[in-house]
Amino acid sequence: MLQSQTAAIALGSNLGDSPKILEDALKILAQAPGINLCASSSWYKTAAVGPPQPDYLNGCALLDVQLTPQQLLITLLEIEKQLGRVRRERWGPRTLDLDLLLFNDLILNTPQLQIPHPHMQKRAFVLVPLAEIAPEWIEPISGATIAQLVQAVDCSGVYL
Ligand code: PH2
Ligand code: MG
Ligand code: MG
Repeated sequence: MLQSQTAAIALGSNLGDSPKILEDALKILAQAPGINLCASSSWYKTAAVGPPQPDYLNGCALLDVQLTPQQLLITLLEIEKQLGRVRRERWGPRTLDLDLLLFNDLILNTPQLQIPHPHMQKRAFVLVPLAEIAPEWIEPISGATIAQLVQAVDCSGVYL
């Protein structure tokens, strides 16, 4: 049996009934084998970054996992599919996006999976909800806490 590890994930939706889709995603995660849901943030309304599209609802969650990062990624992709995700344009609107942000203090660079998530440091829509539930977590590449990282980004498009 693998030892338990802590993972941080980001959740986002801007298509369909986003509040329900996000709550359903948390319920499915909480029941998934090898995953314990430890904490979840508030849902934030956020201006879309990238191509013009509707605002998102974004949040973050902390998971205790007895899975490898690759197994966790597969689970996240399966839940995206289960809740109706169809992959169209890159960075386009989506019913559900589940991104793996952090996995303990692991740094991983593979074609399929990069940890920490390569864009998390500059995304207020990730850092604001993550700072609510894990302000002291140290992002292992910068060595900065999430609370420090959130102070360095423009949070004007992120609302409770
Ligand atoms: N996700 C993207 C692209 N742009 N913008 C916001 N506000 N929230 C997101 O989750 C988001 C985005 C690609 O994953
Ligand atoms: Mg994403
Ligand atoms: Mg994604």
